[in-house]
Amino acid sequence: MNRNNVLKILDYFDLPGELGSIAPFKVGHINQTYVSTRKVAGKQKRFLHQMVNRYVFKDVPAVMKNIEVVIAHIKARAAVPERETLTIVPTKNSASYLLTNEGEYWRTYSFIEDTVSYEVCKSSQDAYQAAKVMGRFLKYLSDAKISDYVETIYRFQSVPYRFEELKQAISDDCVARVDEVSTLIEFALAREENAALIDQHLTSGEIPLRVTHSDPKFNNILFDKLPGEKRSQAKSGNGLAIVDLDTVMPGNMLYDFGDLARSVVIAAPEDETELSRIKINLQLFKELVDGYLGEVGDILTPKERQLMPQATQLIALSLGVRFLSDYLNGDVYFKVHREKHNLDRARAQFQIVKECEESIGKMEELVKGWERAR
Ligand code: ADP
Ligand code: GN1
Ligand code: MG
Repeated sequence: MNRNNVLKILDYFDLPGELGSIAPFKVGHINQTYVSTRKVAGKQKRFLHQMVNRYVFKDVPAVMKNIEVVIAHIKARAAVPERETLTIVPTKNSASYLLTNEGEYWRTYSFIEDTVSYEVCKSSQDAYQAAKVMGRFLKYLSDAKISDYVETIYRFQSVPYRFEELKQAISDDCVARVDEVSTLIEFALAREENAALIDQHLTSGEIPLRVTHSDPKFNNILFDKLPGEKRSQAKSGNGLAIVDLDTVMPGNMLYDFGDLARSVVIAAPEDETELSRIKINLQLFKELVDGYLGEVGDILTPKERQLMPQATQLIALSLGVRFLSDYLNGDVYFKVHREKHNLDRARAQFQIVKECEESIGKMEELVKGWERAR
């Protein structure tokens, strides 16, 4: 999409002040994002403009409805509503999104200023704060009505379903990549019997269905930016908000914990190719347990608390399976930035699985430690 086309889109939104600059914002695997600056009452303000991925989200109006509902819910409970969650800038017709003649959906959010987000977690404090932000978000949602939210991606959190998708991709083999990745396929399929762990407890009622974020990886968490902050000093402010609300829907809280944990505990990029650098940092896992349970420890059932370490392993497995399936399907779902990118991502997730398999006892001890100390 060229600059002029994006400028035309911006015209439909009820934006204050005068446009300064506009540029692509290259974070995230799904949507196409641009950031603009505007001069409002003599001050620079930023806005985020996103073209929502129609391949991934088949019903964008339902996604936007979920987002409107969740934002209203959080704002009614937050101490600082304009900083603790997203704020939608409506169109000039007062809608939360624009549908273009080409069938594309666009939306605009205010940029939450004086914040930072990171791809990799480098400090105990950041891990603790990230888990606290996520826990607080889920605590706010603990009185949400499930029926107010739509499941916008079919069986999004279901690990057995991700295996079904993988098997379909293997049988289609539409870009003839199955032979090349047979070792990874074997790795995944050898672990399929564990895939139903969360789903079976949902069915039995031991794990309740709740309204969840479903994508709380580390880079979707914003931290307060300290004045003069230098990242090299690993010094961040408090965790502030969780963004990327596209996948807020009925789900389970173990998925959210597992997704945050798998993205934090290795302190390495999601597409790390040097597998020996992917090691579980148990101190970071402890910070996550403390930060998360400090907020939602009393809301979770004993089964949910008990399964937090296994959920970390399972969500890494599930995401590895998704990256692998996408590689087999010809890289149609996640944005890729180099050849075999999805394959590198799948290998990295499977390495996390191996690491969890070795450390699961210690991870469980850390959760038990929290239980004993409460
Ligand atoms: P995608 O769905 O493609 O992942 P996101 O909505 O997550 O896109 O946006 C990409 C990144 O931009 C996020 O990971 C976050 O770091 C940052 N971000 C998103 N929304 C805001 C916002 N309102 N204010 C500041 N930063 C934001
Ligand atoms: C995608 O949008 P983004 O990059 O935050 C994906 C998540 C994955 C994540 C892996 C809608 O999230 O499910 O866990 O990539 N989002 C969707 O990095 O599929
Ligand atoms: Mg994101």
